[in-house]
Amino acid sequence: MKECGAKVEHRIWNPRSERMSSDERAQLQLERLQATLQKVSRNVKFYRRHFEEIKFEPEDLKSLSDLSRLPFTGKNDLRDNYPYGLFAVPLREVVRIHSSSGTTGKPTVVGYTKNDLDTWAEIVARMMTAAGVTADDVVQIAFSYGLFTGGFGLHYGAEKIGASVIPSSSGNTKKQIMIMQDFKTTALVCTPSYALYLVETMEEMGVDPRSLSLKWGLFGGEPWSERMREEIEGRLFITATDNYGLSEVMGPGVSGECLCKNGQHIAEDVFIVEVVDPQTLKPVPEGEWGELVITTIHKEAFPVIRYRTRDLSRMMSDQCACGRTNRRIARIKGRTDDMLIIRGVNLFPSQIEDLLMKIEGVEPHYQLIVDRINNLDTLEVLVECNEKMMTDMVRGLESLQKKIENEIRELYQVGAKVRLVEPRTLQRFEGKAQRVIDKRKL
Ligand code: DLL
Repeated sequence: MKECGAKVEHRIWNPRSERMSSDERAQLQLERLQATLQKVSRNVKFYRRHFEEIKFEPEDLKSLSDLSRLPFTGKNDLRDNYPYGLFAVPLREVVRIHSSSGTTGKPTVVGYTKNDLDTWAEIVARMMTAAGVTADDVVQIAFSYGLFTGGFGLHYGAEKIGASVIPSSSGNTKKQIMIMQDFKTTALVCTPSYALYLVETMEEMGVDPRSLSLKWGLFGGEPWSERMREEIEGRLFITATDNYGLSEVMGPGVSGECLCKNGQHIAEDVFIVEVVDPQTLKPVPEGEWGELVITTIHKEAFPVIRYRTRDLSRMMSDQCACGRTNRRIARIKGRTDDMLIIRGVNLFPSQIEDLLMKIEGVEPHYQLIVDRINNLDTLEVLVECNEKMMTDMVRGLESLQKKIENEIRELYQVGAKVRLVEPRTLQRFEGKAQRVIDKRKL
């Protein structure tokens, strides 16, 4: 067991569920998986048909490893069954509906029964407790409240803990800061990119983050890097943790870091997480990187079997110093569909972010523009430099630009053109950041 550097008390919301032995957990997962398969094969035509095609009866599932015999479910299956085709209960039992927009086509629709909402609040309460939040905290939720699962999902978990919840929702950045000052917010919940935007706006407004009551930052909804964590923690004077989820399987709460900040504990009594090779779709050896595939085992309205998330991570099964036994996933590296292939080289925006964050003189705001000119892929990296750098001589800027270009080439074998832009000129985001413009698809 690795020592945890955090000098804090590790509170656990539900020790019964978060400290199970691996045998106990496997038994619970098996029972819940069997019940889920029975239910979907009875109530959801899509799954019944899939099971028939491979001559699978729910009773055939004798062990957790049998799950890998079942077909995957993808975003398109959700779209094809829009809006309610995959619901496993009549609409009368559904008390909440959310939806995820995506970039193209019909949105996907997900539903929750009363019990599902309880389960959701429970796993978010666990995740928030792991990230330091208690009943004494004032939690500002700057995720949008609406069809997106971020706002409402995190809200009910925070209330369950007994924290004082401020549903400030997204946008209105100056007002968010005023609320933070006046209401004495101690925990900020939003995307990591919005946290940075908030700090920047504070600086513009002349608000010293040290004068606030902020202690915790719970960030998720988009990929970010370890460097970005350091940046946020250093500028906001808080402890920042990462949490993950997706609407198709529930929303936020699927996994979250504890204060050891070394992987996100999965709510394993509600989800079974597999890691597969995105090409072969076979499970990867324990601990290797691959795509997360998630099966819900404790949901009524909208159970999903083997949902392909497209998110890349790896399983961490060593014992965590916080005392939880739930296995963890590593920080999400990116999505298989975010991966840029530039002249045959695979590159994730998070890799560029990681590199930029280590370079003196630039701000953590960047944009990648990919194009195809004369049949050759090109990558342009727009990076904001900081005020100090901008006032230095032009020669300094040129050498900074070359330095970044060289590092990208050396580290990732990609030729990129770097363009330094003035501070605060790239777009800021109140929700999820859009870092890539791929003109090749236009
Ligand atoms: O983003 C749910 C959520 C809200 C999670 C707030 C955490 C906090 P969707 O809109 O369905 O749901 O988007 C899900 O966002 O498949 C990932 O690609 C990405 N994502 C979410 N959290 C993280 C994270 C919500 N911590 C998609 N790190 C997922 C990296 C994340 N990517």
